[in-house]
Amino acid sequence: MAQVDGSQLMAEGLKAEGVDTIFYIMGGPNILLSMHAERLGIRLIDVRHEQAAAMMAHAYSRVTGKVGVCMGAGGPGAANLLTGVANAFLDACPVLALGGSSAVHFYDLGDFQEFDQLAVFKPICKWSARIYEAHRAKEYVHMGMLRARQGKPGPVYFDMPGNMLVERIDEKRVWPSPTIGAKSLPIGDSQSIEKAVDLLKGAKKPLLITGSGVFWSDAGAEMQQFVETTGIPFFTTPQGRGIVSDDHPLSLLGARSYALREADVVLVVGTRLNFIIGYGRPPRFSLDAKFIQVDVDSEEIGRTRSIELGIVGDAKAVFRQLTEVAKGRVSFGESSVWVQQLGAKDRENREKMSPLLHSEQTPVHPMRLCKEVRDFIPRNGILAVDGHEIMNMSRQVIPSFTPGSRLNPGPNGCMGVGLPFGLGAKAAAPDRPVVVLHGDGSLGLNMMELDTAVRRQLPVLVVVSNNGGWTASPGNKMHVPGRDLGSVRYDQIAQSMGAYGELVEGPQAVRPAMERAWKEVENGRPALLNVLTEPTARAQTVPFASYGGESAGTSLM
Ligand SMILES: Cc1ncc(C[n+]2csc(CCOP(=O)(O)OP(=O)(O)O)c2C)c(N)n1
Repeated sequence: MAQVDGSQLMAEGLKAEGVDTIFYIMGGPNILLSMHAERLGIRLIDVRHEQAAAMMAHAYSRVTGKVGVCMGAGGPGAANLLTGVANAFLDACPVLALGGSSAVHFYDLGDFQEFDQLAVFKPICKWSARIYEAHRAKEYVHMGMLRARQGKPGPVYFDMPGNMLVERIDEKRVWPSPTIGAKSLPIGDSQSIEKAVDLLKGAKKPLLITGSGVFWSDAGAEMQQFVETTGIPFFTTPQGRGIVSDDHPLSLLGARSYALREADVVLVVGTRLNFIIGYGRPPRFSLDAKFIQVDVDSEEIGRTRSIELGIVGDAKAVFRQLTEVAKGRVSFGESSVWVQQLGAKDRENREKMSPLLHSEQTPVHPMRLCKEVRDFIPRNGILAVDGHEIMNMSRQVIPSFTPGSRLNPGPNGCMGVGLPFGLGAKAAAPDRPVVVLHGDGSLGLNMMELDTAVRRQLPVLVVVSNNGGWTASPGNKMHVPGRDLGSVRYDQIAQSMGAYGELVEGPQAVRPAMERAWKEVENGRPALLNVLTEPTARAQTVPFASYGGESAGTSLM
């Protein structure tokens, strides 16, 4: 009878679930698994730090809507995945993380790399489990993919003890991957749908707020239909932008704070009311605003503020239901007083920003750099942003036009994601242009991945806002320990790895440098522009963290 080993079964399980890419670093006890995966045609992207592998898998998920897969060797290899996995957890992003581990039969003897890996992944995963026996490997992979992606998504971790990976068993004992013929979406109950439409109809200043749940439920078209049927203006969380194009006439990004404050009926779909939108509380929102909250996870409904109506359901299904019932009953639109007010506020705020976007100062103002990136990046481009000042500024300046086209540090505020996110996105969508806009500090965390980009032909353009340190410099107003980084020649480091690199000084030099770099990218070579930016330029945004707890309504939105 034919014999198979656990590694082969893991690889076959991944293949059966449609996995086409694994981000990883080699090492025991996973080498056999990677050999089987390669033989099955799964692309192996070998990175320089497992943290980046987890981040690449995260971006892969956020671009494709499928579960990204990363893998670390035993002990430190698995532990290095932690930051990326925690980030996926806070971002509610489906990632399958695989960690090799020591053999079960040597537990507690002080085996090579022995520590309780499962325990450290538990609090940062939707589910974490150890696969003890080879014959159940495929079944576990199936369950893991399902759990990561269904309902509120999140990461799943599997601990793979070395003995399981080498265990040879009779093929007959293998429990095959289950399959699912068809599955319906959870819909909202019809009474609640009617009530929601009544509330929206009775509103003077209604608002739709959406988040990544709309992306995971692939409900962009349904959301757009709802918006266009009802004429209700919308905002998305930063991660959810582009699901309906930012240049839609009912998207008035410059009026965001005003709209949130003024809205009297707020329909929230597929996003947690967390700090990103000020918990839905004052001062970001009015205490009296009536909230209708739609979420696939019933625990999210009414968790942080009083709500008028909760609907447990899938975003795609519920948008369809709402549109059907609202047709002819709810009609705001561009000519309504409310949307006109928002339009005026949007124009006013854009005009205020304009001088910085056109600033001719040297070093380049980061707002000007954002404008140059905005004007350069094609409509189908994917933008990964990382840093503090540069990320906040880019949020205000650079729009997103398509779903899965904007990647940023997310609710975990995790510096270091930029380059790995860009590479994960490029691996997921090789035909789409990818631009990474990076702070110099955050670039340093995973810059070795530029080598991965060169070796694995993942041509992205990295634009560094090099303000010589972490966040803006306070100038001579005060001393912030640890802020300054000096002037590292990131362009020369890039060159040494085989990428294209250029130092860029002055606003007029940015565009021509981007064009030169892009030619290289089009020829398959990653490129990095080291743009010297104004050290003291600070982003003007609502503060998003309140360590003293004195304000309940801080927000990134
Ligand atoms: C992994 C990690 N380490 C530290 C921080 C704290 N932190 C938040 S923003 C920031 C500075 C980012 O600086 P940089 O990437 O240079 O971008 P800039 O703000 O200067 O544009 C730091 C260190 C964090 N959020 N994540």
